[in-house]
Amino acid sequence: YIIKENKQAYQYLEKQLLRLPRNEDIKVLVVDDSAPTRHYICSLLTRHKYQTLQAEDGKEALAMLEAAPDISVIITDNEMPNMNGDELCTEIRRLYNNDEKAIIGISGADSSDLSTLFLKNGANDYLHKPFNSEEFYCRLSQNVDMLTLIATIKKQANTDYLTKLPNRRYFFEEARKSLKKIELDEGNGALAMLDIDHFKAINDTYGHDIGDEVLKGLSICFSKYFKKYLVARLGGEEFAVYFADTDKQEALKRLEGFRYFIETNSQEFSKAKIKFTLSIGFSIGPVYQIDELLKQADLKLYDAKESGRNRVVS
Ligand code: GH3
Ligand code: MG
Ligand code: MG
Ligand code: MG
Ligand code: MG
Repeated sequence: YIIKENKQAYQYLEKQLLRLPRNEDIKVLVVDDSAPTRHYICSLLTRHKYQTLQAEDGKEALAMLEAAPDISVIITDNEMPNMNGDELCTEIRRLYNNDEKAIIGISGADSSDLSTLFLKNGANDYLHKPFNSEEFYCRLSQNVDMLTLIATIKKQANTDYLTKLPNRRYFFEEARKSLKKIELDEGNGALAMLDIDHFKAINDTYGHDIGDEVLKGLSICFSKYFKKYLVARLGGEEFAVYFADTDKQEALKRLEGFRYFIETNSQEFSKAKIKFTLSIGFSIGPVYQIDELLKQADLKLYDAKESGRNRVVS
């Protein structure tokens, strides 16, 4: 039963990583003081199934961007009351990177400097009104493709290829940020390192592919069990959980629970019904350097191995 459920969960994770967004998933904000122009642009967008939002000036546009952080493209007119399109670009770029939002400037004014002004202030592209709808779609989809490509690369850079868990890089970055926050409140960050016992013997006995299957099965259960927490595959058969400002007994109870779950259910992770166990080392602050916390957890893990494996040592 666990094998079947894990297989489905794993396939889902794999798909998520490769998934290309459809136009239905893309939110485009159209900013123009002329209602007919807004409606025309929105009708072009809707025809290709993009989601649309409208704002009649820069101020309203900024409020909408704050309220809907998943808006990824902004199409803006230049001449508008209070704030012009190029000023809106500057403001958007002060708040959002160009790897998360694309801006396309639009204007009917007969000034050849306008495209330069837009681009200099952070727009990615420019369209002169009246424009051909083919050109509109081409420029829009090229910008969307670029954002998608960046998001995919970012996701892959943070994900472990085999298990689809967050990787070491992501884990360290996020834990470091969290520890910085916790330090201000004099809280306690905690970290556990988990290592499969005698994993080499599994590889030697059943082969590397079955070893991989065990790692994948364990990873799915691990991320489900510690859903509320930051988890990662650090490398090989080593995993980690980071607890932001937790109670020591609470964290140890969860870890002991997981250790026991693996001891009693690990045979369900592979077709070969392999039983295995985990050794776990735990460390808790007040330490605000992730490397130091990891070093202490690693020493405890070593103690767990030395004292007979299949246990949590704190
Ligand atoms: P201990 O109880 O002391 O931890 O013993 P162990 O055998 O688990 O530890 P050891 O460090 O000696 O061996 C870890 C093994 O993990 C060796 C390596 O081949 C295997 N391994 C590392 N990464 C992978 C992987 O991605 N897939 C597979 N199948 N094996 C891996
Ligand atoms: Mg205008
Ligand atoms: Mg091991
Ligand atoms: Mg070892
Ligand atoms: Mg190891």
